[in-house]
Amino acid sequence: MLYHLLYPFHTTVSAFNVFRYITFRTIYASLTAFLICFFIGPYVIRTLSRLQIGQYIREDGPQVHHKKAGTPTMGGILILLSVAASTLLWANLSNYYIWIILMITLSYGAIGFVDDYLKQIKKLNKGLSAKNKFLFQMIAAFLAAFLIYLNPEFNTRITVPFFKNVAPDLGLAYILFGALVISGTSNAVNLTDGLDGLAIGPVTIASTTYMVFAYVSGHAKIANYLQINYVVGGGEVTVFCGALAGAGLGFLWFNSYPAQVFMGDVGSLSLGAALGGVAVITKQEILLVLVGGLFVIEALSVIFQVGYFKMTHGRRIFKMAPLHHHFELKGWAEPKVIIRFWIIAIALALLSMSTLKLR
Ligand code: 57M
Repeated sequence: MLYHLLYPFHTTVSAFNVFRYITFRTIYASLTAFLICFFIGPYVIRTLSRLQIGQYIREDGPQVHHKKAGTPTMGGILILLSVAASTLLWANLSNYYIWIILMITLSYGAIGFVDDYLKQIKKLNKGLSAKNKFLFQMIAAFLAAFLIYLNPEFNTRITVPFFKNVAPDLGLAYILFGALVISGTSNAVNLTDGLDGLAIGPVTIASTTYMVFAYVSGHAKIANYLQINYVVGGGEVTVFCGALAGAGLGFLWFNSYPAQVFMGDVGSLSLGAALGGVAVITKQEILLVLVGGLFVIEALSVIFQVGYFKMTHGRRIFKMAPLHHHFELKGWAEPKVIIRFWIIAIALALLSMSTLKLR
């Protein structure tokens, strides 16, 4: 909004010229989102407590989690508020992708909100049925992928990291591929959100990484130099990534161990979908496996655990899945599991950045 209000006056007030720069607006979108979280966080936490929206802890979880019972959840509302407000304030609102990425994020936030509402307020322990949750996620993901596909400037080739000459064109099938990237990432982040700060840390790291990818893929000269797909208008998504990273740091202020608030499905589903949506728009879809490698590892640990359990009629690979619970049950203190997982996330993010040169 500020871009539209102030940039037109840059001929009169030369300082307003800065609003044309995506880098400038990204930095301030990030700071704005952080400050919104930081200052209204305590109020949101008090409100969630007052409404008794406290986390129910399942019996079958690690014993150490039982002391967490009653921790306010649905803190993802705070994240979504600050991301949306900051993006609307700093992004160029005539940009097609900004509205799509906001739609993806808020639609998944709505799905998560309904699930949390049923679990935490209606005390229906299971929340939305897995079938309905999956159905709503796929509808939202297909709609988003279709809208991205509709953009005549968007090409349906997929980028294969490390191989610049391999770019298969999926054509109409790209809609299914994009929908699976968005919904898959959403569920992977959801599974990861099982320890204090364990999801929001890597989400912030991934958002910062995609800030770079969105900027370079949206810049004709840099994209050409790096021989990556140039996404017309994709650069504006950098501002959204900045807001996401800022909100992530702001939420982490309260979600860090020992957590004062959990994000709930309203946060985990929306943040995962947002990362998936950014990966599709910036045409760095497969790279998300690396950038969000921690989420992939956590999801795979569940898939392998459940598969092996069924195959062997009751035997387990891990003490408990997702992987963070395995290390908890091995005796690692929760903060140690969290920080070590963050270290892995940072290493994977650095590795993913190297693909810009290793092609
Ligand atoms: C999402 N939710 C956390 C919190 C957060 C198929 C199976 C692997 C599914 C999986 C599952 O239920 N996943 C749901 C993970 C939950 O966190 C809430 O959920 C929101 C995210 N969606 O925002 O509101 C618990 O995680 C802890 N937590 C923190 N700090 C945080 O900042 O400590 C969350 C955020 C919270 C709190 O204790 O209650 C969760 O773990 O449910 N199931 C599991 O992950 C279960 N694993 C399991 O059953 N493994 C089996 C099979 C199925 C693979 C096995 O290994 O044999 C574990 N989770 C629970 N109990 N709750 C273990 C059992």
